[in-house]
Amino acid sequence: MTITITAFEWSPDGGKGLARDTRVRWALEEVGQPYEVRGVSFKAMKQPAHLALHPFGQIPTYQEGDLGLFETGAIVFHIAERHAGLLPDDANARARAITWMFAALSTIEPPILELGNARLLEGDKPWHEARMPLVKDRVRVRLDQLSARLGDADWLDGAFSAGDLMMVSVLLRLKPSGMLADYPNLSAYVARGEARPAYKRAFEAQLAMNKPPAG
Ligand code: GTB
Repeated sequence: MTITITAFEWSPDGGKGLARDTRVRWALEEVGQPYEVRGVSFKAMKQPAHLALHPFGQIPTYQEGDLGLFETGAIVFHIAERHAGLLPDDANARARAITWMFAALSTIEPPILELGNARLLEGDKPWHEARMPLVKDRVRVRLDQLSARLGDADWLDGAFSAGDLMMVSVLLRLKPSGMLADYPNLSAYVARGEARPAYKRAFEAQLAMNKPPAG
């Protein structure tokens, strides 16, 4: 059955791979599932046809036959459950890998998103400069803890899993801030994720959709 995901028709990051369709593409590439991508404009995202797929009017979505999903956590989990390659067979190791997916999305991503929002949306506010150290500190608390847990391991819990895919995807959002540079093991962890052939294919595919017009 054909898998179709949605992505920005044109991503505001110009193809840096920061939009969330990249993590879904990466998961599909890891498990070797072909997929099609339908680009959606910001306007179309808020129209009834897309809202039927995604109640919050966002990308990405995932369609496979009569199954329609939204939320990257649910989509990557679905892919990982249906296909070999992203979750261990051992039941406890599998539960731990899923725990890392949740940790990435509910503990690590929120302060990183807040940092992005503070930079992009609040730069002109009179309290912006005073607030930034607090926002950065909240990110640092989580990076300190994650760095301590990862130590000198390659991945968070044994072999690469959907937990690492999600954690690396979330940490990639920090790249523009330069904050990862203070954490050599996390920087190396992210680089290991980016070096995976499946990530490279996903990145190239999203870039191909977002290349600025020549000339
Ligand atoms: N919790 C949802 C999930 O994980 O799927 C969040 C989905 C989401 O935030 N989607 C964003 C979206 O559709 C795109 S990824 N935004 C449009 C809207 O809400 O109207 C977030 C994103 C957007 C742009 C960049 N960038 O250009 O750097 C990076 C990330």
